[in-house]
Amino acid sequence: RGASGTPDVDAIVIGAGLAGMYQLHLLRDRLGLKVQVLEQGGGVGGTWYWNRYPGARCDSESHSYCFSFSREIYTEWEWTERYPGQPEIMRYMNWVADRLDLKRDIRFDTRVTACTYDAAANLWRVTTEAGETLTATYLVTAVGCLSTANVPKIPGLESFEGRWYHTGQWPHKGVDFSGARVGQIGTGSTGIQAVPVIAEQAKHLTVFQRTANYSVPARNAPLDEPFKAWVKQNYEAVRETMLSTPNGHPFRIEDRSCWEVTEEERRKLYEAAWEKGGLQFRATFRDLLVDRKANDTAADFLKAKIREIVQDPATAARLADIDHPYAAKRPPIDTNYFEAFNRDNVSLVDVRANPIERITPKGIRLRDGTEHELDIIVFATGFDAMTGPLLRLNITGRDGLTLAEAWEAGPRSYLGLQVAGFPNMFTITGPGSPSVLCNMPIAIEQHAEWIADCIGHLRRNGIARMEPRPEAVERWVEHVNEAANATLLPQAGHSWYLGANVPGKPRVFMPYAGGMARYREICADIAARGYEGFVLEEAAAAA
Ligand code: NA7
Repeated sequence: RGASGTPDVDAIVIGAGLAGMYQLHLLRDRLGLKVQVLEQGGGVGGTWYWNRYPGARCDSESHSYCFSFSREIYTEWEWTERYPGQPEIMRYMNWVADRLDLKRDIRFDTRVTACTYDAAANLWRVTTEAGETLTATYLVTAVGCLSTANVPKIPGLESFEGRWYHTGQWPHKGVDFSGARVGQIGTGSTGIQAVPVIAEQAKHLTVFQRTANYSVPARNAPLDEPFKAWVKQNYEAVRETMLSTPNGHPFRIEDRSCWEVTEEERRKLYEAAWEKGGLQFRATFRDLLVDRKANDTAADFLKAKIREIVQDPATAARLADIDHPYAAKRPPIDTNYFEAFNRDNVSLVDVRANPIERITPKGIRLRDGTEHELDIIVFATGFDAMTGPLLRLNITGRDGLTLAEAWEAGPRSYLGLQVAGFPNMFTITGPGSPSVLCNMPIAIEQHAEWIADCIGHLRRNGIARMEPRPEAVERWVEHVNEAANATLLPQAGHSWYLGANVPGKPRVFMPYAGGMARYREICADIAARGYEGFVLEEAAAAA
């Protein structure tokens, strides 16, 4: 085959979550391309297909956790609660997939095991677990940022006589906790959602906490009719807010410094934000994520709340023993998390001072020899974030360069969209893009649209190959670092933003912290200037 070798399809998209679904719609229905989506799950939904743990719910408000590219699609769907639960999100995803007739081009239960660029034929060969190979001109990864479960390698797990589960690979038939002694490892966003729900059912729940965490009440509730009507009537305004804020949420960060108000006013503002609930808490002042002293005022308020809610002073002290700045790790929101520690059947074990040493046939043993007997262990231990799902695809680019080699010292990309040495490969919400620091559907829509526009440009202009210039990657990586260092985010040394939760993973601040609105402008500007920073090779040259 020469450069004109005919691929099976124009584009292969890996993943059928929101990203893969929208990319399929744009490439197929707007550009008229032949697209094949490959999805390892048995249905659409991506992260929500797998994360069926008790209490699984989105922390973005429902009227913002959906597609907003189309007024019709946005207003036809009606959410029932302030934050959508996992089953409702799955209903929504299936509804959109049917509404846009997407499923006929998605192959389910199909895990990709390798993607290899063939330079001579200028195409990608994608191999599946079943041993099949498909070829395409463009490869788009839509594999999500938090989709590779991180089960810590604690010695003895294989000897455990009870059952164990990771929250991100939850059995579809559910888990019955009744009468069981349950141990949960992990107190991130997931663990904080799961604790109160598991506590309702389990005989006893022991929470193993390594790093204490802030949390703000979600204040979830059914949506009332006036709000539902308001959302529909204000589609344009809601979308405009999401597109113009740094984090893609439907609320604005207040344009006031925490030092502009008196201490009393500040307390009242925090109190009001606490009552309102949710991620909006961090929008109370503009300087919370850039000024450590400003952040301390929020942190102190939230720690005082923990001590107020939790009755046992020793437990309260362990829960409030938090070092990192508020929201420097992804801030959880909860429904009765701290309250759960007031139940007789819930206890907290601090595994920072006294770490888990091994898992025994009967339960979990700590360094000091204490053994907690358990029937079920729940790993709410997070994900090999951002790079994990991409590296697992075993991608090999030009000249035999693997993605694992290219990213040995941490991910390097241009705009989080393309990697040097991997022509015609696009990474939706890849490392180096705002992705996880943004309300995800907003980040996804921007990437999928940019990629579709770009592929349209390549085809109209007879461009066979596109990849970033190494200098452009260099500059972007520097800019990503600068943007992170201008905030308090890198100060949470143990956050998954830095890859610190996975032993041996290079510590690089992965998402772009310069804000979604600014990022959108940068991407648009680069496209407008003829895809500045990319090498565009015409068909004749590529042949
Ligand atoms: P996170 O936020 O990475 O939280 C994982 C939790 O598990 C965190 O408390 C970890 O403590 C803990 N953990 C991980 N490994 C261990 C070991 N070996 N021993 C004890 N404790 C451990 O994952 P989530 O699933 O909660 O949330 C991920 C994102 O999904 C979330 O931010 C939202 O964006 C949606 P650590 O802090 O590392 O000390």
